[in-house]
Amino acid sequence: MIYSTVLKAALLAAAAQAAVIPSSSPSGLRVRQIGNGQDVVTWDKYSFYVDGERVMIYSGEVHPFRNPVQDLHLDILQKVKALGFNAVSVYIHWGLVEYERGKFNWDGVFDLQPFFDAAKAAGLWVIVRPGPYINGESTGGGLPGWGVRVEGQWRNSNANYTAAWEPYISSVGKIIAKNQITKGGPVILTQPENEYSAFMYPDGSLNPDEDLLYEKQLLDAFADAGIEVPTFCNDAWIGGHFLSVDVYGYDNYPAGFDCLNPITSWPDPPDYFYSSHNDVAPNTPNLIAEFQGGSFDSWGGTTFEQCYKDLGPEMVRVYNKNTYASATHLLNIYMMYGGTNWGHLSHPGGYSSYDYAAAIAEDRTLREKYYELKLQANFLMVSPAYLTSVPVDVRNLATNGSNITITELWDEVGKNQRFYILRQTKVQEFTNSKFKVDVQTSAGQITVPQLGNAVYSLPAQDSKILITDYPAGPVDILYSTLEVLTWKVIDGKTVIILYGNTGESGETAILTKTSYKVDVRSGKSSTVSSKQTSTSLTLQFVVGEQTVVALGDDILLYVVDRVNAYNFWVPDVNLKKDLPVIIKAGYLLRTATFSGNTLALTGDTNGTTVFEVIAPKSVQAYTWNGGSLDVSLTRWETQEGRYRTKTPRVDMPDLARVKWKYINSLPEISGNYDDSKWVTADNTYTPNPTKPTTPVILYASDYGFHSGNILWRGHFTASGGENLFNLTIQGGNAFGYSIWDNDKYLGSFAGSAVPSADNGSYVLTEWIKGSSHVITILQDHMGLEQSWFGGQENFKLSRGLSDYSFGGATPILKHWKVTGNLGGEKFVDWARGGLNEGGLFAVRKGYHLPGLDDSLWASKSPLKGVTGPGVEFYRATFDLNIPDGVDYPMSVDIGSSATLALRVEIYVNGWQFGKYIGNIGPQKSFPVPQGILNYKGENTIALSLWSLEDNGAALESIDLVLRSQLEGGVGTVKNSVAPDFEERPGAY
Ligand code: IPT
Repeated sequence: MIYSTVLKAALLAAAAQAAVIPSSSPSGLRVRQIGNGQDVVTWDKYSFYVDGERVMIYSGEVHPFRNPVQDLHLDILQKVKALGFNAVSVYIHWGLVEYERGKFNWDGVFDLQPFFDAAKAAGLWVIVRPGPYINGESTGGGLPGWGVRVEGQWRNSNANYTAAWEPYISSVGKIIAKNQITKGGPVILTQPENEYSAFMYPDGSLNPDEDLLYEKQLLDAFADAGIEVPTFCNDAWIGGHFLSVDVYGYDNYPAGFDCLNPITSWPDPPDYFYSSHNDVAPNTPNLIAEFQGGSFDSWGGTTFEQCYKDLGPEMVRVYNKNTYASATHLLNIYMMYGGTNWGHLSHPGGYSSYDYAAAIAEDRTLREKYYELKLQANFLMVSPAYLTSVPVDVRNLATNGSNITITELWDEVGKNQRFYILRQTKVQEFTNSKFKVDVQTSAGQITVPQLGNAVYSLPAQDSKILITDYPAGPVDILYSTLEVLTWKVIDGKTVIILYGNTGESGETAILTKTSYKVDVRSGKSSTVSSKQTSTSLTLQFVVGEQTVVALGDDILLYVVDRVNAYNFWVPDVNLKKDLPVIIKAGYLLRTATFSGNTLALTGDTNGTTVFEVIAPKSVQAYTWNGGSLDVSLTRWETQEGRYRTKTPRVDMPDLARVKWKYINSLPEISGNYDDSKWVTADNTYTPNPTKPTTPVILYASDYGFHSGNILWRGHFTASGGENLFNLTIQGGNAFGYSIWDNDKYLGSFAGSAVPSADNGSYVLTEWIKGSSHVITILQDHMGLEQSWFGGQENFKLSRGLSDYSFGGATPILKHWKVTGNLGGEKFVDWARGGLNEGGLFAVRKGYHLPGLDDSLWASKSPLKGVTGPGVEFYRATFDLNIPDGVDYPMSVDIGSSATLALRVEIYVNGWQFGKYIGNIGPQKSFPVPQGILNYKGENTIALSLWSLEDNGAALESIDLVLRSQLEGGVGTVKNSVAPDFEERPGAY
């Protein structure tokens, strides 16, 4: 909610001051550019080339750091590949891998190599976006916590900042460099920085100038690290920033971020992108580095299920097709798979889930949007003329429904083909428009559909691509109002798969001199009509489930409705395009491998799945996930089989009934608590641009604490008569805090979605002259802010106290103490990373880790909960025994009354996998992947329950939920290796 408002405001402000687009564009047409000494990835004004082949790059954004199970990368990447996409794009989070300045953590779950290897194994190229700044709704926007102590502006050429980022770019750059395509790896492109589009002066006012020196420093550093593949930028709008990269690119989120008002909040799709791109970068391909694939959501937000109502398959139909109308030849969908903000990865405007309402859900299941994307990507991948086509005309057509906008693309190089992209002119139209449309063809202008009384039909929130003079191998399609899913020439026969909406009529004309018998082999023949002339055959269909028409031995035409179209898969057999096969399968087809005469297929199913395999005769046997697949010949000479999914029942533990143990996790408020081992907060200077009024600096990051819960303890000697404690404290959106005077509870600020700071006043009693008092404050740290503007220091916004005072009298300050996670930047748990832990007693001690002997702890369930204000820590163990060969994603679901101020951090086998705030929400279901959950043996779940209620707080429910049951899966998923509990020396 709040984050999108901020972003919108930032965008508007920036757009108002947008840098003037340079009138002179970069000189010279860079045809088949040989850049930076390599000639593997090149480009001209239309598209990229890889190894000399002109390619559409269709990519999905995936963040490796949001998935700490290395074996699951392949699952996601195979799913991206199965879409017909050929690339993934990744961010890398600097703050996570250089938690302590100068010390890089590229080990275990932070190792990038398994991701690169998985991409290669899946057959995908990788686009790497390492920052230094990434945004991405991540803590600090990728900037490291220690960075708040580095004086001056960030994201420009400030020398302090340069010294901070150079080691990181050098370190990550070398990892990227060795994975480049020029070295046999999958990396084809890199992006320095992120949306380097709007800039600030130190005082926070807008600076109209970008920092060209910084851009040069970054490009030099990339090159110094050995990066030779082309660089590109992602301007936040087409504003002509960062033009010194090899290929200019921009971002676009056309549907906006208004999940509350699905579809009715959509703006009309823009039609100026191609010309704007051309004004800025006429000699490079039209590249959209981030294109809306869903939405973020924030504390107190709507939930991602609600966002999906806004940003589902309709959005892909309307807006993605509109980017094709702009001749977009590199398109990256942000996000394709969002993943999880485990271990305090989120910025304050987000919660644990980064599902993003993406095509692949957080629990790795596929949404309908996925299948819609697959239809479109497959079409583009078999339509090479699209890559040299540009919009030549945009016109409006008045129909008997609403107005239609038609963009005509013309293949400037082949000079034959046209693509017409049709959409409702007003996206808010809710009528199904019926009309006839004029198209240009090699046979002259034709008004289609031609036969009978048929009309073209364009429902609301749909968009269609009409083709003319389209070669499907040897078959010349004169035009088609049905959309092409794919085509292949298989054993000399051209198979063409066309699709439309159920019940509408579609027309496809083929240029041919042969007089074919229109032989309807499947579906009702009454739904097919045709007209043959001496030069063409025009076929008209009423779209049903599946109609198959044979035209002699030359052509096999499938006409299917959208839902059936979803089931078609076009795998790269043996990761090559050498063996043309098209396969109708169910939920997911992952891979196809041909050896001997057997085509081995792998994938996932739910329910009974009908297979249809269209393959060369050389394929004589089929296997599905290693088992044989019985097939029989169809009347149109393809192979058909049926597969009944086996999803064994499994015993799920009942978390409401397991044996829970607990301890108090707030010993700090007991009379004789000794905090001598804590860090003394005695700095009197902060490099932070926001200077506090406190006698010593009480900013957590100044002492190395950047995540989870933070505890402050102020030791005072009363002057006598102190009756009020006032403070200004900041923690980020949705934060809260509780405060005690010795063991006396003073109160809590329960927080709500928006406030990131609070001014509080608490009544003090019994401050007798000379008496000792400790003010203990437990506060939530919601993550570091992002710094979206270049030069901005927003991420330095403090977590802690910027002001405090006493009423009645002023006591003598002895000292302040602070703690967050044990060790701060010199954190203990190298395997799970510096951000995973917070500052609660039980977590400092490592009690969230598996293997602790908690037999001496008392028994109590989190459903009983805490009796007053305070924090308790709960542990339980349970077993899982999930068989191989299935994918059973799970989540920990918790519930409590929506008015109850209760904060819970969930640890599964030591990994922080959820942060729940009862009174703010919205997240109640926390997906935990296999590999974090041990699917074959013991698991430890630990919860911190922080009650900000006078009368205590408890969970109403806690369940381990089986979210879906699929047969198949990616194969062996090893548990992420991380240490068990060990006594922590010096832990307090
Ligand atoms: C764009 C960012 O580049 C990306 O990191 C992410 O934050 C995304 O937004 C929203 O999820 S910024 C653009 C929306 C102004």
